[in-house]
Amino acid sequence: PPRVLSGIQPTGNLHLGNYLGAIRKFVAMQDEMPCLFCVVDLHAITAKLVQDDLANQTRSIAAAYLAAGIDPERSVIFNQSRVSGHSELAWIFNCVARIGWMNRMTQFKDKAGKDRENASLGLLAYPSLMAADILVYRATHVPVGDDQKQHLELTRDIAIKFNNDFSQRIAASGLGREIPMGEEVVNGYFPITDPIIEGPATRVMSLKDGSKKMSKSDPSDLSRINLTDDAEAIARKVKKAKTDPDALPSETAGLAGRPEADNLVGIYAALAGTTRDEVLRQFGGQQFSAFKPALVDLAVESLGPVTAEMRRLLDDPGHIDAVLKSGGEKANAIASETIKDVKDIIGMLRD
Ligand code: AQP
Repeated sequence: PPRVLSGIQPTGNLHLGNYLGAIRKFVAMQDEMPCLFCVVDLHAITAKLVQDDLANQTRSIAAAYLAAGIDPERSVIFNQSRVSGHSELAWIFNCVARIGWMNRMTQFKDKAGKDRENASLGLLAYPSLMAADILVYRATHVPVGDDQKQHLELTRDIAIKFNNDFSQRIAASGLGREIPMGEEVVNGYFPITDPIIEGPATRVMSLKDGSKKMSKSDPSDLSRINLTDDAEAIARKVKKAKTDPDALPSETAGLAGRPEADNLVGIYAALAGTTRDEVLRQFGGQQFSAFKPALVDLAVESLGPVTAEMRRLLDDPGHIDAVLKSGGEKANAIASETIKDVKDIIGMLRD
């Protein structure tokens, strides 16, 4: 059956890219199918082991989920480390995946930098844990930003290899099911997950440099709009955002070769729930001096209520903690069934 899983790392302030590329899509997916959304605290320690206040960072992502409109009655909200199935399945996937697959991951190359020998083993194995996050719930759909595409392809490769390598045992155990794979349907255990990467803001770029994605780790705070920014900060950052001297084009094709303009139009379209074409029908021919204030108003109007609700929720962490605890129990009920099945398929003795 269809099911959504996605997550965000508790590694710093959430920004507009996380909001438009991920959180807003999570909210929309709730109307389509059952959803689980986690705060991936085990992922957070891969790049930097000792995190500042991991507990409160975790609460703050959960607060963003709730404030944006994820309903804990309908969707399961929890933090990853609470459900041991993620780590257990990740270990098994470490033995399914090949080192060469991990070495090819661009995120690993970026985050490890030049001194790769000194990166944590966890950073290299990050995509294997991510595959486990998804497949421990046999999730079929994963809404993410464009930067996660390669990791999702690897999740598919792990599922395919597991299904192939254990095909006879899966058939013999009776745990197999029909798995749609492209045009074909095969007998297997893990589904082949579909990434959901669509809309005008799958890759929100830095406000200072249209060739870099907006990111939590950019040293310049002016490069991003944080979910905690107030109206004044949003106005200042948009005003300072890099642009070019030309007016806005009247068609999307006119944005080619103008990455900063393309980015701001994409952000406007995503916030307004429309397309770049529609935005350009409205603003084509106008200067950025006219477009930027409209973008500020829209951003403040969309983000303001989310920020205010996040603050309110974080004033009383008791509610957030209760949501995460109850979500963890619900998630664990699903994950532990998968772990039992996987142990049976592999042939491990268990209670
Ligand atoms: N710029 C972005 N545009 C669209 N989507 C984005 N996402 C991240 N940046 C953008 C999406 O947000 C979700 C959470 O990602 P994560 O917790 O893995 O964080 P990240 O990708 O590590 O976020 P940052 O800000 O890019 O952190 P650093 O600076 O550490 O690299 C994912 O769905 C991601 O696609």
